[in-house]
Amino acid sequence: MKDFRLYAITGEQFHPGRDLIEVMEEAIMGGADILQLRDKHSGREELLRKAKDLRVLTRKHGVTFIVNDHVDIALEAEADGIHLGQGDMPLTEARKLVGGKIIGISTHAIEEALAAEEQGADYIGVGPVYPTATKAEAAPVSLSYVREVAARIRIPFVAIGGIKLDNVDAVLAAGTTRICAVSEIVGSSDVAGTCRAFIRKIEESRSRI
Ligand code: 3NM
Repeated sequence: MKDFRLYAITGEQFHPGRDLIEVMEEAIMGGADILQLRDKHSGREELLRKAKDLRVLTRKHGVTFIVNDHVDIALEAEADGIHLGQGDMPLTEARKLVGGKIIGISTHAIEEALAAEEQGADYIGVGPVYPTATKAEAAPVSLSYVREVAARIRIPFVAIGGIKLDNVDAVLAAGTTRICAVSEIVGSSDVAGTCRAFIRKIEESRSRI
């Protein structure tokens, strides 16, 4: 898959009254280079409409587009890939359905990361690094898990969970070169500016490697 630096995930609860596409376009303008539609509330029809709208937007800007959970929506909206949690469809089954599309897997322990790599995931999520209300049910994994993945995993990985501009330096120092955030990006009063600030920090950290 095309490499990425800043992964922005939708979270409409964080921008009440603001249009989804407008907010995500601002994220792209600020440098987000991969977008994920994550929506646990909408029905199928609404989800498909959002996916198709985000596909138009991301195609216009040459940005990778991923759909969370719903393989059928990802296929119908011509997304670049899907993102699956540990409790979702097994990777090997998803691979049969999506062929060469990107498959991302959330991981919370090194055994899960190694298994995802072994089974052919294109990238993994590593988190939640910090406690987060966005996925309150998930226990934080801490920076030591990021360090372990950086040392042992060869496929691309992205750190996620409670990452803010004021704690991202520590996450980058733990060895990730990619950052994913929901609330800090889409809940910002300056979405593009927040993304630019993330990108600056990611680039600074990459230049030290
Ligand atoms: N997945 P925020 S943490 C969607 O660890 C998601 O797999 C996680 O939201 C994981 O940036 C998370 O607002 C929530 O903390 C990230």
